[in-house]
Amino acid sequence: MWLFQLLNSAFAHANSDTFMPPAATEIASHVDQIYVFLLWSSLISFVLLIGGMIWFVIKYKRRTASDKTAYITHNHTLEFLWSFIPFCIFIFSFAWGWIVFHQMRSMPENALEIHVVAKKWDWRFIYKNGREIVAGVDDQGNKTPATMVVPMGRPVKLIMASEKVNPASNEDPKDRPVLHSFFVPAFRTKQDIVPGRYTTLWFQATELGTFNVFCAEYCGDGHYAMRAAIKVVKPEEYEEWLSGEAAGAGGGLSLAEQGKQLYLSRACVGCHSLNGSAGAGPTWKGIFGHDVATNKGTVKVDENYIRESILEPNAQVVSGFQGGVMPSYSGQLKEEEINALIEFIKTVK
Ligand code: HEC
Ligand SMILES: [Cu+2]
Repeated sequence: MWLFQLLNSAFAHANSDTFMPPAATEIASHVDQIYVFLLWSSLISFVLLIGGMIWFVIKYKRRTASDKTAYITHNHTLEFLWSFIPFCIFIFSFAWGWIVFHQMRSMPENALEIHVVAKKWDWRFIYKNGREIVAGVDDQGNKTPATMVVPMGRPVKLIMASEKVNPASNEDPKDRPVLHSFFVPAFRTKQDIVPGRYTTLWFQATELGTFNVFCAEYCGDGHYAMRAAIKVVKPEEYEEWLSGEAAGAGGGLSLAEQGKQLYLSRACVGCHSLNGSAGAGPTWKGIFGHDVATNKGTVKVDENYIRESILEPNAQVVSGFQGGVMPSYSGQLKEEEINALIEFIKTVK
């Protein structure tokens, strides 16, 4: 039974940081439970199958030249059982996995939203109030990872984009945005970041502490160093932190306020009203989260739709409006600026 004890201590306490990283979300413990279940059911099946085989090889070994094999056709009960029992185990694992996966992928409505920008080879986190977190350098000149601060016990949704290395350049292939993947081992959650669109991920931390973030998709030379961290703090501490230090590139303005400025300075205002009246383009009043009719069918106005409307206006043209009127802003706006415009549109109710 030493084997059992060994495995049990290794897997049943999968949450201890000896074998697995700490489990700092509820999802993480679900994932661990599934893992332990799969491991044990595989181990038991393995022992039954291989053990049975070895036993039969010994038991039914042909001992003399005159040994005759008994005439056996089949056994309905046995055949049914060895098909049906594994079938049940597979369906059970599928259903369990699906339920947890579904939980991972359904974004909670009331989540705190943080924008994540990945580029070769760094992470940037942008909060709605305009606060921007980037990697830093410590006293010894070593790089310190960008550290996202989040409150414990609150759902957090990340809206993630991959950025060009040099936002101004369209030509050099080395500058193109590439695939990355946001992986938080302690949260047992991982999501690819795909150039040209937003992907999302959510988590709700249940433990205080600082947890590693890795890029889990090979993205070139500096992939190994593409690290970040998530610091989970008490909600009060989070509020204090958020309003504390001065914000990043936005000069103290919230994302929505920066978006409003872009709305004015980038001429969106010439075609899009905020009060419900249509101009050369549709109004932005109340569009976020609602359905809109386009020449490609009805679509929901979400982050990806707005992003596409800005970068490729002709991909889906709003019914009642002309394609080709709105200029493409591809290569003209930074990720932050697109994020800011989106956050501004969200506020136009
Ligand atoms: C020259 C006029 C013009 C300008 C300038 C313009 N747009 Fe548009 N925009 C349009 C038209 C026309 C449409 C509808 C046809 C379409 O979908 O391409 C549109 C559609 C949109 C939509 C989809 C709206 C919906 O209701 O589904 C968004 C989002 C958008 N524009 C954002 C922007 C942003 C952001 C800017 C400024 C950075 C901008 N536009 C500048 C003319 C313009
Ligand atoms: Cu990467």
